[in-house]
Amino acid sequence: MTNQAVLGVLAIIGALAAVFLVVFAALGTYHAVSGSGMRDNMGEMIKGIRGMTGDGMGDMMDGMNGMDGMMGGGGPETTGSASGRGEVRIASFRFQPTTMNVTRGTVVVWTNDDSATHTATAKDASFDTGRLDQGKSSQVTFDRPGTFEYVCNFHSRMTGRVVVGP
Ligand SMILES: [Cu+2]
Repeated sequence: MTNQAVLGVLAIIGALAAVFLVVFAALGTYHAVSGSGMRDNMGEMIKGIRGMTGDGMGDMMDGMNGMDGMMGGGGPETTGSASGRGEVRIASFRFQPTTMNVTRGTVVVWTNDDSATHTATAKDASFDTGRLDQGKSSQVTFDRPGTFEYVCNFHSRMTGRVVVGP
């Protein structure tokens, strides 16, 4: 190679390097400017994913409730009454009786006959049996008059109520 050729090659390399520098600088500026935009987009995307997940969960819960239906949930509501001591059996994903009328001071015992774990949890948080595995019982004393709606923490369609007389 002649010296001139070498100089020529160096000049081309120099020019390319200059072009790279300009492009890099431009990219750097672009990223700096678009950084917040990117974050917003990410935020939107995450919101979108959350929305999708929410819907997905909703669908899943519907599916679960459908399963409850197959397993006997959503059957006819039943009513019972007791004084002193009353018993609610949990069977086939239902509280039986669904409505329990009791006199003040009555102890209500929930017993889970299902293989699935259930709870009887007051919607107003006034009582909670906690987790009831198969065969387990838990009792609550009702001293206060009123209607106490409750639900199973694991199966939102499982609902019942205790009505305490005056
Ligand atoms: Cu349950």
